[in-house]
Amino acid sequence: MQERPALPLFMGIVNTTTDSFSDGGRYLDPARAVAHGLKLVAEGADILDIGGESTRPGAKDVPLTEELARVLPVIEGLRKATAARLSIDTRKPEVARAAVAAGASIWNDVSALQFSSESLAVAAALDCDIVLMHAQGTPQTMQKNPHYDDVVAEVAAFLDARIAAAVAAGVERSRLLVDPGIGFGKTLEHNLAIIRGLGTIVDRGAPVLFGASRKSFIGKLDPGGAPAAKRLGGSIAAALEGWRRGAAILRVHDVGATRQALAVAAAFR
Ligand code: HH2
Repeated sequence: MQERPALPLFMGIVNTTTDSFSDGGRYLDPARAVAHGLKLVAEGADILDIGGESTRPGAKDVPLTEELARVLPVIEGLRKATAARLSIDTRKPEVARAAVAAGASIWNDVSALQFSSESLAVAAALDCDIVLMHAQGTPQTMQKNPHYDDVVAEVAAFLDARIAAAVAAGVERSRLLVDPGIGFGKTLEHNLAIIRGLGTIVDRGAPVLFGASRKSFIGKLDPGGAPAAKRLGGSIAAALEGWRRGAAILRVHDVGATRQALAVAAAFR
């Protein structure tokens, strides 16, 4: 039998927020969040991404103590219950530090270490991998009027600059991953251009994390304008395309269905 292409890693999303765009409020209780994470592991998640601050457009800032109270019990609970890698989705270095102490080994930062003046130094001191994601603006402002002359080139240049800044601050280059930030300060056309041009992002030389699951561009393309919870088909289509164009890790809500689609697609190659 011919060898099939290796599947990417699957990062399952565990939101402990009140207001995430597709599942806000569902897993605010730590026991429910842990149970949800374990379900995603059973479906094949290699990594669980735990977030306590929604970054959807217009989301409110979450105070540090509140964010810590949301994510730490979940990380501690999951650390005891699974060998899967744990990732902390936060812009705050204090949250990243506490999460790594509790067992996380990836800091997924949608601000690419720009949110706090401490971020770069904390990243260099922590024993974890770091995801540098592109966003234009902040969650409060990013969808107001996103503008680029050449979105792929600008996102690539931004990621190069953030890789350079992290390395200059003392982060080992081999610990860095990059993410073009689908939906973060981008119109439908910007998102499509990035997905079509994902090869340019892969060329930055760091593994690419790709997160399109349930995002609003899928609702815009859906003939019926599907709401977030009804975007599985489009999310799988986007995941397949991200993988085909070189993504190393797919950040998804629906691990089992996405993994099945990729396993079947891999057999066709
Ligand atoms: N997307 C979201 C949050 N974190 N991190 C990375 N690296 N890449 C992404 O595309 C990404 C991310 C938004 O999705 P979600 O977690 O479902 O919603 P919310 O931000 O409302 O919690």
